[in-house]
Amino acid sequence: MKCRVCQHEISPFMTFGRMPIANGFLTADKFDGEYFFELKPAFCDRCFTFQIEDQPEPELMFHDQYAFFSRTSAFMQRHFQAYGNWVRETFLDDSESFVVELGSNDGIMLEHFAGHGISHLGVEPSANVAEEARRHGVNTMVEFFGPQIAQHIVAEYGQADALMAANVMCHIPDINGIAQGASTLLKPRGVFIFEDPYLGAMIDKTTYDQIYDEHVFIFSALSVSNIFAPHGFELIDLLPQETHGGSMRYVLARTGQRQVSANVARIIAEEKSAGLDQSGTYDRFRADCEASKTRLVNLLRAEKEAHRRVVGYGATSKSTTILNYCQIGPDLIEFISDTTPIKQGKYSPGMHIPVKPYEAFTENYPDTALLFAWNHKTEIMEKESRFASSGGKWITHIGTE
Ligand code: DWN
Ligand code: ZN
Repeated sequence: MKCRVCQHEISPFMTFGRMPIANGFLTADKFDGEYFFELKPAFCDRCFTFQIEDQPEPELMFHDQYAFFSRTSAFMQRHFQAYGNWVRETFLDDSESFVVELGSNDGIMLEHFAGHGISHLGVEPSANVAEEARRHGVNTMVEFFGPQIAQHIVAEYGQADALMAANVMCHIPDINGIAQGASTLLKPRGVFIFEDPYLGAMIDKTTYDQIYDEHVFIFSALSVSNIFAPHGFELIDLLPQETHGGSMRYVLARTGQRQVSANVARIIAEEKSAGLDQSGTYDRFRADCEASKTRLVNLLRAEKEAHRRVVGYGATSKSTTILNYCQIGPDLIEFISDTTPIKQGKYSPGMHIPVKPYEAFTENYPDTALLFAWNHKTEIMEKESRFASSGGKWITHIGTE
């Protein structure tokens, strides 16, 4: 295969096996025609970009029945309010500013610009979540962003002061098209700010469930810097985030236009000492994934032998990788509870574990809950203190021993 960024010849360093669409929760009558592909991560030793080889067509993943709504987490609502306020206070000088967000989902961030009367536009390919954004007063266009859409936006609204994204850039295979679009869209001193799950955190904790169809890339500062340099952008700041189990916020500007924070050189040096630019690191990661799989399957088998009921908590996209890679089905996990109505009453992709409403968990506590939404741990532990105090046990897939 060719690297999606620099066209260098690369090959996958492992396979997670046959995978369905991560957010493809389905009814039993759809089991027969379920779509599968092989999930194989690869690392480019020229531009240092971590990526997956095959990715399903975007229309199979993002459509008018897209199952993930950002508003499902109270913590994330606060996070996006703070993100929006920070962009406004740091980079927007006046009330004439114009901001654009890629993959604006249900408007969770842009509503904080709309609320301040700032001219804004969300570009969101999934019609159902875009509709929800409009209900929150957020101006939204149902499109996949790219160079042509950037031209349309400039013709209609003028150039933007800030282009933002959160948990979106890692979903877009044509990243060079996005960089080109950003160059068209932004004013000379405009900034491109995005955050995504961070490669350093994933390697460190073996949280391989960040890898699934939608996540075509897992970025590092090293890769982001290499991806954007040919398009005339440089990193001017890097801000680590706690969200999604360890994310990074990347701030880019046209080369030479803005002052570069000391964070950039410091974090790039840390990445080099963690070996994020070395192929050997990914061979070790593969061994860690295998150890993590053995650990989890043994843990669940032991629960079953002890006749203990196990349920999953949070039907995350990430859980699709865990369940299919480890081949864990309804024999080991009774059901998965989730607060998202569109997932309830359906089955998990591939392994077909029933997804039930939240109340199925609270009304009949299991002995053990496997926390698939581990990235929301703080919020969930606060809410579920009664489960642990009544003897319930929490487990996660994280750990290799
Ligand atoms: O990158 C992506 C991130 C931002 O969101 C997308 N590709 C898709 C999605 O990934 P995910 O599904 O792994 O995201 P979350 O935020 O880990 O999903 C949490 C799930 O758990 C949701 O379905 C809602 C549910 N939930 C719950 O049932 N009770 C969440 C919380 C906080 C709860 O208390
Ligand atoms: Zn490359």
